[in-house]
Amino acid sequence: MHTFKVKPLSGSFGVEVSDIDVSSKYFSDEEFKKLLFILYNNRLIVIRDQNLTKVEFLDFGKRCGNPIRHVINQSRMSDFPDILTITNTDVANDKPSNGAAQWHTDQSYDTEPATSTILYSIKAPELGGETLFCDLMGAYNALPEKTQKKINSLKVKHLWGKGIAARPGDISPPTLSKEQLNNVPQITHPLVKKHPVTGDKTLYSIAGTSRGIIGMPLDEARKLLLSLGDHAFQDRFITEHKYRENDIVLWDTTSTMHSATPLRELPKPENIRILYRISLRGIPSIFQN
Ligand SMILES: O=C(O)CCC(=O)C(=O)O
Ligand SMILES: [Fe+2]
Repeated sequence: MHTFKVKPLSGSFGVEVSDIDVSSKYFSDEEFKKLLFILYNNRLIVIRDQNLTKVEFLDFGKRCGNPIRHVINQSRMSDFPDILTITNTDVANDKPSNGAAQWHTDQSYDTEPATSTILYSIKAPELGGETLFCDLMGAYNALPEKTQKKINSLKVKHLWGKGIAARPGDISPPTLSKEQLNNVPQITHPLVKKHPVTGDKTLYSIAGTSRGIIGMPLDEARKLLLSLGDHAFQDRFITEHKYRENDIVLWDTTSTMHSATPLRELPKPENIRILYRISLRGIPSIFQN
């Protein structure tokens, strides 16, 4: 079997995988499975120099899970409704776009959130535009056993919007109308989740949309979530990715959190950033049967 090259990213976790073409019809199921275990063991993968059509990007996405189709909005591609386009300008309103500039877990406000997310870099800015990633599995493993035991069976309430344990510097996500909010009711997720394929334990979505902990006074819940955040969002669990064109960035959504870098003003033309995005739920079909 073809062997990929794997080397650590320059941050605290994640790897760059090279000698691989994810669009190739010769990219066998066996190799794909190998790539997935590299992902599960490292939580974040960067694959450089991929030349993919939208169809090839979507085909790769579908191997990773079931694409989450977002509501129709200006980011959703009309010809490929499972792909969103992420940019750093809100062209219609002539202002910088800061949609994801807060620590979050994709769809943590949903009963069936993303299990992996993929960004494909179409235009990389000369300056800025990095994505920050936090390794929640590494952070869980580094907790004292006593703390792990205390939190292992807690359930956290989640609701769209700014949660009670937002991190300093987070920009609040856009507010929703009453009607939209009716479609995202408050739900719960375990504070410590088991990875859907490996069963390994990880902290889950400790900041982002968290609104409280079942059976715990709000103040105590906020304190606990903030202290877990102080632990997890240390540099030793963080990797910052600076994009090049044609990068594929694939992350395990259950065991990580991420944040875009905020922008204060409209980017100069050389700093415009365009990424195609697919988020997936469920486990890859290769593990089903
Ligand atoms: O724009 C970024 O850097 C992050 C985007 C993001 O949060 C996502 O694609 O889920
Ligand atoms: Fe995100």
